[in-house]
Amino acid sequence: PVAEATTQRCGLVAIVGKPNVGKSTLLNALVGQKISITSAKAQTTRHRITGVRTIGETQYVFADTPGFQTRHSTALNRSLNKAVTGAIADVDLVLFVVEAGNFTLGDAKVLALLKPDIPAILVANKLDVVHRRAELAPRLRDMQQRHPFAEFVPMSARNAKDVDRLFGVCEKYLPHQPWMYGEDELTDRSEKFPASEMVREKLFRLTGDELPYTSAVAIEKWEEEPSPKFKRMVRIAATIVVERESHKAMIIGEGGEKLKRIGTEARTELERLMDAKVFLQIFVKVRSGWADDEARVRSFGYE
Ligand code: GDP
Ligand code: K
Ligand code: MG
Repeated sequence: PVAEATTQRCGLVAIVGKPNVGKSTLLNALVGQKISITSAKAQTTRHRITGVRTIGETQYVFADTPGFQTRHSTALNRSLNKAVTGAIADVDLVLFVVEAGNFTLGDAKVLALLKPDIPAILVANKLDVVHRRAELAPRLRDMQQRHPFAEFVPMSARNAKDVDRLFGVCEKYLPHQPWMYGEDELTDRSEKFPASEMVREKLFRLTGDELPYTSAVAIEKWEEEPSPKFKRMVRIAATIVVERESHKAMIIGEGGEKLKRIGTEARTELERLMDAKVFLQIFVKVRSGWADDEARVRSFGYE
């Protein structure tokens, strides 16, 4: 049979850039739901996360990526970087995100990974905190010299109008082909994934800079139970794994206060996301050296 011509468009759009430029915030804004966790700390995003949005005939499949790590070569960092290079290799379009007011060597290093034959849009994010816009132009020229960007979009991921405009900019780069996901599907991840991610987000947000990024969250138990009172009821047990006893103490906090708060905030947000009653138990375990142990890194779901 002859392939039918389709009016549908569908394409993969990778969101890349150095840590903390706002990639995950942008993905969530584009999808219209919190798919990817965010915080002011580097290494918040540890997986390639897919977010889907269908508008009219066009389906945008966005891949959020970890920020490219250039400092230490641990098993965890190698896995994070593989997620970035893998995401860039096979897409229709790249959104290369930088902070509008602040280009650095870190941006240049990620820039060097871009393939010349895949169109890339330079997204200058956090425009809301740029005070001297005149200083933008020379920096942008420098970026343009380093890579032939197809377009340049100054914006703020916190501004809904800017986010809407970005769809129009991206659309023409997506090929005519049938959709890969249903019209209302938002992600390819199971519900268990946001559960562990939500705990990690609260952990990152509620602990100070003293807590190193080498902490991970595993879901040990996930039981859905029938309930006469709630539409859905789920019991979840999660374990936070850290490298040292001192880190464990930091997470638990005085009289268990910190851990309690992490649990309450994660549970509240999960209940909203899952539209269910959630019972969340969190344990903290010490496993020294996990971030440099290939097998253990894999066991937390990092490829
Ligand atoms: P990622 O590491 O690139 O994924 O960055 P995140 O999405 O986790 O964001 C890092 C920090 O920047 C968070 O505190 C966000 O709230 C903040 N952020 C993201 N986008 C914007 C923006 O457009 N304007 C401002 N002012 N802050 C932003
Ligand atoms: K971050
Ligand atoms: Mg992120």
